[in-house]
Amino acid sequence: MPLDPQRFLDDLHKLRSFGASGAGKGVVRQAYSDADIAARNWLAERMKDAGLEPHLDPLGNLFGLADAKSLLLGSHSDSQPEGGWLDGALGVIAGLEIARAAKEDGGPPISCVSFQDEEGRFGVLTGSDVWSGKLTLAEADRFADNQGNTLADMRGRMADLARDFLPHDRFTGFLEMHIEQGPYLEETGLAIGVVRDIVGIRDMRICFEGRQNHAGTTPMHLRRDAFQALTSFNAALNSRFANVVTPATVWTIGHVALHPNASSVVPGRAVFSMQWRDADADRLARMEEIIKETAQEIAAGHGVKAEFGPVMGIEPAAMDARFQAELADAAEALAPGKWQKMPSGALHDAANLATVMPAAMLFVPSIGGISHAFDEDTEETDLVLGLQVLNRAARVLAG
Ligand code: HGY
Ligand code: MN
Ligand code: MN
Repeated sequence: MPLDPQRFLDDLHKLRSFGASGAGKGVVRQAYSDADIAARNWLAERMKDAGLEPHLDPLGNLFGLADAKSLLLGSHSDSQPEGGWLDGALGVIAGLEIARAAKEDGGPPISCVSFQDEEGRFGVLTGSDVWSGKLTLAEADRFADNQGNTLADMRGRMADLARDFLPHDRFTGFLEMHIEQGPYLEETGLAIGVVRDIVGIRDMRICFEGRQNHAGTTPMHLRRDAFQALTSFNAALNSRFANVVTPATVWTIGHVALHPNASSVVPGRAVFSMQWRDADADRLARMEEIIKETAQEIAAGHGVKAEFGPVMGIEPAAMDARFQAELADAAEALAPGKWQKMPSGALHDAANLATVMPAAMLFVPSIGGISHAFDEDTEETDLVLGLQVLNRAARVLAG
């Protein structure tokens, strides 16, 4: 059977049913959760039905293998703690449909994949970090999530099905389709983005350790309040970054844990995430210096101690020129004048894959530019057009 857009949409909706949550089309399917494992088991069955050999590696990356050395298509099927139905899932199901159609109509061999923990419950892009060789499994095993669970324990939940890591040279290259997760395609009325490069990222945990005390009896001038230190740090950082960043640089404190987190207690400890992204590795390094200097200074001023966790990161990554050209040709053929080349401000497994094989990405629009939220969505006509463009390029690159 040739490419079947309805089968693709049906599978995409079915995948959403694992961890479906929220009023819109949201999902809660964090890496190694029950919903994630159930979704991977279902995907493995769909791969088998398609004549692809399911292969789960020790980290939990799930491949659907064609018989021969092949092009690889895919993305990730884990979600953020509150995620949308398309982030990652779109690329996984597009890969499945294209690999399945190629198998059915005698096309070139194409394999598909769902990487594990792309959303960084434990690391940054943990599954492809380990598979691409950026991190060892032993290093990744020591990572802990915000609740203190280690990756070693969580991946143990899938261990009885896991096999070895696949060699990279089983694949000739990697294509990933994804929602844009930003506003630009919608704003410009375009249907397809061909990604030129993916920004780099740095991510670390910072802890301000102060003195837990009574919120009624401790005079303000004697407090060593970890939350006050955190808010001062945030304000100081925003102003100190001003001369270093560009309009495209972003930074986020997205997770904060106060201890003991009670209204009548001066917080003794604030542990928080500090993440920053930019296309220039030197700027990322300069921002790290500013973050550490500012945190030390502010901590001293508040009588608290600053401690830094390891800095995790991904380098900025250019997409392969030949793969970009094939995606651009396919976009021009199927959506003439309705596509553009563009950078990616979000991270993707393709950034890691680009270090071990030719890799490229295709974007479709996000309604309202919303993602990492339950109400993330894309018009089904845009999803199907993206599938068709990806398929056209994949057939050329795999042939
Ligand atoms: O955070 C990211 O950019 C990706 O969604 N993991
Ligand atoms: Mn994603
Ligand atoms: Mn995401």
